[in-house]
Amino acid sequence: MKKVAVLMAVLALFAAAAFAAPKHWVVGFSQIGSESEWRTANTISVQNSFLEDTSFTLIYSDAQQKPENQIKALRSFIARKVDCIVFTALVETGYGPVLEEAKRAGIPVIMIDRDVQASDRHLRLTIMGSDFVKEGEKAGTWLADYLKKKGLDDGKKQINIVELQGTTGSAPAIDRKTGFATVMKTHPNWVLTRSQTGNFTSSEGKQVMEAFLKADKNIQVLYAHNDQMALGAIQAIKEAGLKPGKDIIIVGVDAVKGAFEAMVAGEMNCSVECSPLLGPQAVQAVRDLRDGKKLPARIWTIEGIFDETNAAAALPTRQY
Ligand code: GYE
Repeated sequence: MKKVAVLMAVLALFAAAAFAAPKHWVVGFSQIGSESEWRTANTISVQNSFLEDTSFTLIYSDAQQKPENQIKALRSFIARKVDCIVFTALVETGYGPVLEEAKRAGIPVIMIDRDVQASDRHLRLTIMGSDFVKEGEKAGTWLADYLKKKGLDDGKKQINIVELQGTTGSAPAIDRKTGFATVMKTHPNWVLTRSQTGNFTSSEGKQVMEAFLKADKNIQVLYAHNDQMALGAIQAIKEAGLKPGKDIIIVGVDAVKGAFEAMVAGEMNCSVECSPLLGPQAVQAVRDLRDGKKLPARIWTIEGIFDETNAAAALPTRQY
């Protein structure tokens, strides 16, 4: 009898362990700010995904575009002994020492969206998000196809391109420039006549485009590192009495709703998709980590490209 009772008690313990609630984890999330529609969608995606799982508490910190605020936030997460840090790096450099501190404290760091510089990557566990170099290449390849299709590029006549860069020193600004430049090299008649940062915002995109237009009447293409700056530039182009999407071909990145609306209105020509909806992936990675699973070193997001041929059909199903 005694043996049976002991056996039952052991079985009950096993059952309890099997159905035990997962360990509660506190996760610190250092976000860079709210410079674009993309960023807003990204923040909401991460916050909502963690909210849906009650075994997590997310501490959210908005750095308002200042790396020093991010360093402070990371230090406060370390001081609070959070279980894990989710981190988007505003720019690539400057986070080495604080990441060392997290490592020393035994707190794993999962990057989402923007990575740190290569020499600091051993200090974080993984990175999930988009291939920004590929996005730049896609923008260039789309432009080459479009110019050819419209009979606008004979390979000899100079095509003047202006570029609105993202935040200086950030991974997407560096990589989107690099990717586009690779395609430019194969088109010797394409010339980058002007290139300046618009900090990924609509207002700066507009301002810089205004300055470009004042100084230069001969612009055929605008390549913007995100749609938000392209949307600002569209305003500037209109105010200068030109037709965006016609007098100047406009290529952006992100595929946010505003870009779809502009494409459907014929005022923008292409947007390379970059999904901000990283929340579900981020929660899954933290969950796997808590369960003791090994995370892959890189988790890529799969993305498409949109232009006048498919924007109208896709618009109703867009989530951001
Ligand atoms: O393209 C831009 C945002 O880091 C990929 O940041 C992200 C970029 C995105 O402000 O709109």
